[in-house]
Order: sequence, then structure tokens, then C-alpha cells
Amino acid sequence: LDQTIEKRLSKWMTKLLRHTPEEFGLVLDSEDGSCTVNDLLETIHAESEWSWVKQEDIEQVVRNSEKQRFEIKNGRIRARYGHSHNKISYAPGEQPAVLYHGTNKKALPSILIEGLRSMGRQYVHLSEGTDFATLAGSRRGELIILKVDTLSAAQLGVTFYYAGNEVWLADHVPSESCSVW
Ligand code: HQG
Repeated sequence: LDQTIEKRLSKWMTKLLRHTPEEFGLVLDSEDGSCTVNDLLETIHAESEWSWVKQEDIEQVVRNSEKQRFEIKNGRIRARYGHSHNKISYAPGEQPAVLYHGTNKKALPSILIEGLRSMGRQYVHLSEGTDFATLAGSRRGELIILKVDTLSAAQLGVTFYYAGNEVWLADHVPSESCSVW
């Protein structure tokens, strides 16, 4: 796969595994959001422009995703984070004392009032380091990195879930636990 096709296939897989599987007749496990690689392949093939895709192409997309968006285990594949559609259950984890969230200048005033909300996704996305936060926040204007004091958030009732690859998720993070980095 050349890089352009790889990126387009990755977006198509993202749509299926994070956002609107049912629109394409794909059923994801209600707990972990996975399906068999075979079911995904069949669904991908239903669009004629993608009828040529092979399992190894999917594996290439999974392997090359710089953010490790997908995970394959025992013949099943899922998006690790980013879902708008089904709410995946993750095991709660022992989160680091500080996590980061990348956002933009325009969103800041509202975040400082309401805290971080999951908006169109199922969870707020946080990361252990600032690289992932920088990638996320740079997508929509002037980058702002917020530092989240997870102990204070936990005291306010927040549970953090680990999605892998340094990515942590939460339902909501109160503004009291956020500060500009
Ligand atoms: C902001 C992509 C106003 C929040 C990324 C963000 C990430 C608020 C936007 C992953 C707010 C939601 C997730 C509030 C939060 N008022 N704005 N109270 N609370 N926001 O895309 O975290 O490439 O749903 O700061 O790189 O940006 O798709 O979340 O700006 O890793 O794999 O509302 O998705 O990864 O935007 O991105 P999103 P996100 P992929």
C-alpha cells in the first residue's frame, strides 16, 4: 500500500470501528468494541472501491498507525480509543499523577468553566506525555496543552481508564483539576 491509500484505508477503518459500524452492517462487541478481522474485511469489501483489500493490508495499517489507533488480538480487531458510537469498557487503571490534554485557544475559556467534556466522543482523551496531546490539540487552531492533576480529579470522583500507548480516558475532568501547561 502506498502512503496515500494507507491513510485513506485507515480513515475508512476508523469510521467503521469508531463511529458508524451499524450503517454498514458491522456488529461490534458491546463490551470491547471489537469484531473479527474477517467481519471487518467483509464490510470493507462491501464498498466496491475497497474490494481489493486483503488481511495483510489491514495489518499494515494497524502496524503503521503512528498513534496505534487499532489493536489486533486473537483474530479480532478494535479501535483502541476515539469512539463516538459504542461506549467501550476499559479496566480502570492506576493513572500517573499528571496527564495532558491537547486543545486550542478558542476552547480554553469554556474548558476553564465546565472542565473537559467528551464532546462528540465517549470519553475525554488524555495522554502521559505531551507528544500525543500536541498532535491532538494542533488539529484545530492555536495549540494549548492542559495539565491534569489526576489526584485532585480522583478526589472529585473521576475514574481514569487506560487505552494503551500512553492514552488515558475519563468521562469528565473538572476544571479545578486542569491548568495550562
Ligand atoms: C474540546 C484524535 C469546549 C477538546 C486526536 C477538543 C486525539 C471542549 C474538542 C483523539 C470542552 C473535542 C481525541 C469544553 C473539551 N468546552 N471545548 N468544556 N471540553 N473540549 O476530537 O481530544 O487521529 O472529540 O479540547 O489526535 O481533540 O483520530 O477530542 O478540542 O488523539 O486517532 O473539544 O482523536 O486522534 O475534540 O481528540 P475531539 P480530542 P485520531
